Amino acid sequence: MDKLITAILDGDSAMAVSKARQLNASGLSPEKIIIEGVEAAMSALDTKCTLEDFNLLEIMLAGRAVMEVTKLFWPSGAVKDSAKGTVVIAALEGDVHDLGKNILKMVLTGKGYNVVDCGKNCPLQKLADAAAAERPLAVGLSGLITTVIPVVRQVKGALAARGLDNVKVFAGGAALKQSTPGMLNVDFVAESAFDVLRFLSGLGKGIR
Ligand code: B12
Repeated sequence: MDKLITAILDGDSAMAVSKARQLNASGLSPEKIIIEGVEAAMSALDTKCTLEDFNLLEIMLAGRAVMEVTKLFWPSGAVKDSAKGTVVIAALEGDVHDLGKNILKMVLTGKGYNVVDCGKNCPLQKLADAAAAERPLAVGLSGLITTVIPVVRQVKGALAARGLDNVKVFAGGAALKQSTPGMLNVDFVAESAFDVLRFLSGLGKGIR
């Protein structure tokens, strides 16, 4: 796992993919590799994201390695228009972090959900419009920066204003997973992209 973390921190995508493949072949699950490898590596970049020591190139190269490792386990386009229902996801306005959201998208798609991704820095109205059009099983919010919390708290109200009171809202990502559902005004707070699968499977087929 240390070698995978080093490869990600070096921004060496090919090495990171090779190490992840080896770990998987030796019996480690993709979930363990993402949480103990990918997330741990990116946490080590903490100080590279401060005003004093900002290093965009280093972070971007590491981010690219992260996405390559994720694609190894969940190749994109694996499932389309799936039977399990639709989930609308976003990182809301004020938050440009999207690596975790993209992993969530791949995991949900790989598990048979149809994912509508509203992207990063997504205005509340855009998210609510997408939910109104899709009438999803649930809406998932990824938050890495604490300043986005007030926007997260408004999501249920924006959905209710469109008659979508019964669409469940779940949240995750480093800045949100430390809060309770009550603090964020959501239905569920997930520890990881994997932990939400149980919550979703309990929701049935949505409100369509
Ligand atoms: C990479 C990074 C960036 C990149 C983002 C690139 C990208 N495309 O995402 C760039 C360089 C752009 C960036 C910019 C900034 N960043 Co930054 N960044 C990070 C860093 C180093 C890693 C984040 C990451 O990608 N982690 C890896 C992913 C895979 O983990 P994850 O997102 O947690 O996702 C996992 C789970 O949480 C879960 N998950 C994620 N979302 C969701 C959602 C749901 C619904 C579910 C179920 C699960 C789930 O799934 C994943 C797999 O399990 C963190 C440090 C840290 N400790 O997190 C700082 C950090 C988040 N950034 C920070 C800051 C301050 C900034 C800037 C303001 C810096 C600046 N001075 O300009 C800017 C702008 C931010 C803005 N307005 O959004 C702070 C936030 C502090 C705070 N408490 O609010 C952090 C914590 C660094 C720090 N210690 O100061 N950043």
